[in-house]
Amino acid sequence: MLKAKVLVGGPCKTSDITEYNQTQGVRILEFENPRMGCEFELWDCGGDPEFESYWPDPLKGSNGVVIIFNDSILSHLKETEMWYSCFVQQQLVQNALCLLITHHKPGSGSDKENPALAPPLNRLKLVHSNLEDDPEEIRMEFIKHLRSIINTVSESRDSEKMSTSQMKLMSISIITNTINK
Ligand SMILES: Nc1nc2c(ncn2[C@@H]2O[C@H](COP(=O)(O)OP(=O)(O)OP(=O)(O)O)[C@@H](O)[C@H]2O)c(=O)[nH]1
Ligand SMILES: [Mg+2]
Repeated sequence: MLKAKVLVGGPCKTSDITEYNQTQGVRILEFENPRMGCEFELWDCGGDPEFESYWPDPLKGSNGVVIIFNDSILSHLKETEMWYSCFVQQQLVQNALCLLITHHKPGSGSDKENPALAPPLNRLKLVHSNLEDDPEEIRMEFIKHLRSIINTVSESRDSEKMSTSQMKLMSISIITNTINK
């Protein structure tokens, strides 16, 4: 079965709700999607800067990224650039495999204007989440994102297999040539 590791990050207290339940360090959520034939590991990284020292190892080997922020909190726009740099650029994750979610506090209405992010973040896929009013849209977008991650994992596995079989063929032909000399 295919496996994918997805990093989830972003500034702390994104939801801006009163029952704030802080993620301590890194929380790993594992689940299977039999339809996609894949196992996922979501690595939810706590946004408090005190956890930054935990990051170097957990960030390695990820196949995709989700960055969640709240565009009504002004500092989040700048902080999101830092998350993008650490989780995407430094880990050499393709931009297409990073999803930005701008979270809306329950009851804050459905203002879907896009936040003023600096390039290259303004070219990334961005979706609005409003869990109380419209959970379906974010569910669909999240599944779409998991699908593109797993397609990339599957393609790179296929090309690895291809190059291994090409190597085997080359070795066989070298051996045969040597024997025939
Ligand atoms: N009911 C409801 N709960 C939410 C919503 N968004 C977040 N929560 C809950 O609120 C808690 C805190 O989440 P956030 O405020 O997003 O915290 P965070 O950004 O993950 O902050 P760190 O864990 O410190 O990185 C979590 O336990 C969520 O389950 C929402 O829209 N509705
Ligand atoms: Mg959290």
